Amino acid sequence: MDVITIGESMAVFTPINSGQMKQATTFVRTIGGSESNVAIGLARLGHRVGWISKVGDDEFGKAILSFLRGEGIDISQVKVVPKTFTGIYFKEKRRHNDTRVYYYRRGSAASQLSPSDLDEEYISKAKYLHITGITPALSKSCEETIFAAIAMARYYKVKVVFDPNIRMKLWSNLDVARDVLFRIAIQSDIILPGITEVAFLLGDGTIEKWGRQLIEMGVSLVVIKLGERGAHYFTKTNHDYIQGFPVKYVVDPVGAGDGFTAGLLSGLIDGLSVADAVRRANAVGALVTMVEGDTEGMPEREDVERWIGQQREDVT
Ligand code: KDG
Repeated sequence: MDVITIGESMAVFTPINSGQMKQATTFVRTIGGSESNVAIGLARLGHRVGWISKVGDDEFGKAILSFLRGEGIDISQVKVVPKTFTGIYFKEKRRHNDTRVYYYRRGSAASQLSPSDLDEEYISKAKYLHITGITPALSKSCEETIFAAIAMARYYKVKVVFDPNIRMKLWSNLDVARDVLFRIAIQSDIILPGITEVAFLLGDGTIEKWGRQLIEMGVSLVVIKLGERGAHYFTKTNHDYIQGFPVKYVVDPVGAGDGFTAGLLSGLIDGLSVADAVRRANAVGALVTMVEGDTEGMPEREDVERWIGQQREDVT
C-alpha cells in the first residue's frame, strides 16, 4: 500500500435545504470521516490505500463498506462488530459560510478499536501511515490504538503523517487533548496543522517560530495550512510559502483539509518536490470545497491537472 489510514467513518445526514436544522425534514445521506475521506482522495488520484476501522452490523456499516470498496480502497482490515452501531453525524448548513456538525457516535463500533485490531505485517508494508487527532479523541482504546500503530510504523520505518484535526466537541478536557496530540506530533514524520491548531498545540508564536519548533522536535516536514490562502512548509533546510487557489463560491468546506492531505501525499508518492506537492494539496483542497459532501468533490488526477492549468491561464 502507498498509504494506510485508521479512523472512524460515519453516515452523514445533510438537510436538503440550508437554515436551522430543526426545520429540516428531508436529508441526503452520504459517507464521511476524515481518514476515509483521505483514503478516497488518494484512491481517486490513483494510489493504493488501505483503511483500518470497525463498523456496526447495521445498514450504515454495509453502506460504508460498499462505498469504500467501490472507490478501490482495501477494506480487508475493517471489522464488523456484532450488536454495535455505526456512528452518524448531521451537517447543518445554517447559512453560507456557517456549517455546523452534530455527532451521534459515542459507543460506536469504531470507538471500540483497540491495539489488537492492528495487523503489524499489514502496517509494516505501507509507505505512509496516516492518522488524525480525531481517532484518539473517540475513546481510551482508540488512543491506545493510535499510539500502538505509530510505534509499529516507526519500527518498520513507515512514515507517520499526522493531521491534528482538532474537534473540540470530541474532547472533554483541553489539557488532555493538548497532551495527547502533542505526543503524537513529536512522533510524526509529517504534520499538517491549521493555524489555530498549531497555536493550540504550541502556544503563542508565529508561523516561522512554530514551523522551526516542530522541526527541532524531530518532525521532517511541517505544513501549516492557511485555507484558501495556501500553506507554509518547513523542512530541515527549507521554508517556503505556497500560494493557494482562491475559490469564488465555497459550496461545502468539510473535507477540504482531507483533500489537502490526499494531494500532498499524492505529490510526495509521485516524487514531486515538496513545493509542488503542497501546490497539488492546495488544488485538491480547493476543488473539494466546490462540491457538496465530504468526499464527493475529491478529484481525479486529470481534473487536478486540468484545473491547475486553468488557474495558471487565468493569472497570466
Ligand atoms: O475532515 C472532515 C471530517 O471532519 C468529517 O468527514 C467528519 O471525520 C469527521 C469528524 O470526525 O468530524
